[in-house]
Amino acid sequence: MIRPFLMGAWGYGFPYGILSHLDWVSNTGYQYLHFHYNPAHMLAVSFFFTTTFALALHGSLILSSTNPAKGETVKTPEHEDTYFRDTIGYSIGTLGIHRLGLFLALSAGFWSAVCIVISGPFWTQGWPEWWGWWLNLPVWR
Ligand code: UQ1
Repeated sequence: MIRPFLMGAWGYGFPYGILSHLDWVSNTGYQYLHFHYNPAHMLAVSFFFTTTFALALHGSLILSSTNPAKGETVKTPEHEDTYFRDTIGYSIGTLGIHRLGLFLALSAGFWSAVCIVISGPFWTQGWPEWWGWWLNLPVWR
């Protein structure tokens, strides 16, 4: 259980290099019982992707509204709301987008920690085998 927290100090951190760091990611995933089948890993990855997507939406909105065409003024938050209401029919608002970003980023980190901590202490078979849980439901077991 303590091993992941010692890895940096003991030199198991990933190496520089394009292919070598991919090798490290692949090896580490299999070492921890096949990460791509770990449900917590699935959640963590989904939250990481959603975080970058939200930041792309937000960053592009802010950059475009604060860089008006020559002769035009900087746009207000009302313009930002209107942009999203016109394009997708919904705006989460200026405070809401930051609350959403914090939630998504914290969730990504949280599920990453769950992912590594349960690989071994909670589950010792391969993660592909974990997906057989539904076969043990009392209905048809
Ligand atoms: C959004 O609705 C909004 O409010 C105006 C922003 O604020 C500045 C944003 O950056 C983004 C990205 C949105 C759209 C987000 C969702 C979840 C609809």
